[in-house]
Amino acid sequence: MNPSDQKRLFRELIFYRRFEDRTYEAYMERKVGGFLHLYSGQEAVATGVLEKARCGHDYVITGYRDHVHAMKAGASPKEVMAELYGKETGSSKGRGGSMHIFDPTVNFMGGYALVGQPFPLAAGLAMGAKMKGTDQIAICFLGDGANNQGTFHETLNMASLWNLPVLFVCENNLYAIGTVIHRSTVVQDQYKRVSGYGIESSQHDGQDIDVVMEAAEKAIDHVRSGKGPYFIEFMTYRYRGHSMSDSKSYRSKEEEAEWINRDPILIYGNRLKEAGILSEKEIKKMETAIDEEIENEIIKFAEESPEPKVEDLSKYVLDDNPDPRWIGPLQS
Ligand SMILES: Cc1ncc(C[n+]2csc(CCOP(=O)(O)OP(=O)(O)O)c2C)c(N)n1
Ligand SMILES: [Mg+2]
Repeated sequence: MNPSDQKRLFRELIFYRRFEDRTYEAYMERKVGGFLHLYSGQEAVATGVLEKARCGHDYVITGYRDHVHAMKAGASPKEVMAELYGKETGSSKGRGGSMHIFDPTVNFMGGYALVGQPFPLAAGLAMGAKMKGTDQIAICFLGDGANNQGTFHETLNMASLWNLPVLFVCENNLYAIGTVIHRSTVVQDQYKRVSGYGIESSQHDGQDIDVVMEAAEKAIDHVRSGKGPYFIEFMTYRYRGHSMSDSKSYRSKEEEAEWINRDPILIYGNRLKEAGILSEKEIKKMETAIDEEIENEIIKFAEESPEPKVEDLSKYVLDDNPDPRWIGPLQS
């Protein structure tokens, strides 16, 4: 990778961290409502994997911790923020919120609240691509906890049987809400669980974006070249609580500090500094420019955008000819 791409990538990591931090503030100011799951700490995974994908062409799908995946896949940060604000200009017209970012113009297929729901949808997208004879692949990002859902096992079986072009990316952050992985899961190395389905797999450090990109490139080549599904596991950590109402009382400060020591921005920033590609001064300048962009363009856009009209609330949510029982007052 050349130095200008390395700088761009480093800027993206900082941008995603700051975007999430600003979203947190907007939530505390009650400008963002509903559920909110932040991605801070895990940025190198989505950024690194999707750097190696053909965004806009390949399908990308994930769970509810979806802001960064959507933006790296090509969704506009302004529209993502407006969605979080519930505004008409949001990527889902303000009807979806944080867990339901969706942008079919770049093949970002959501954003799903139900744990494990994207697995079969990803297989379906891959099957569609295969039937149409395109060289698209489907990339499905999900957490460690999702692998205990039935959909995981059903999907892996069929995806392997039908040799579908789908890449499963497991973001193993060791927790499913407040449950540490060893209290819920017998085989904790997630990549080992897929061997029973004849799917190739591997496990990597998710905090070092160079490691992520190298592993992702190989996995994507495998899938795109027609060798069938691949399951790639990245070890990572979320810094904030599961969602906004989480005191993180289930884990220790020491554990958090250990992971923060291996922060993806820190690791990549130090590497670029040591290689003489970036100086501390340039990094500070970059951070200031990012904060200004987020404030003066992205937050401004979200704040100034109109709310959906009350009479339009069911627009885009139900079909054009909905059953009146779904939109009228509840019937007894
Ligand atoms: C079908 C279903 N069951 C339970 C929940 C409640 N729930 C929300 S997130 C979550 C944990 C998922 O953990 P993981 O897959 O590791 O993702 P992470 O939050 O760590 O990114 C659970 C059980 C849900 N949303 N959907
Ligand atoms: Mg998890």
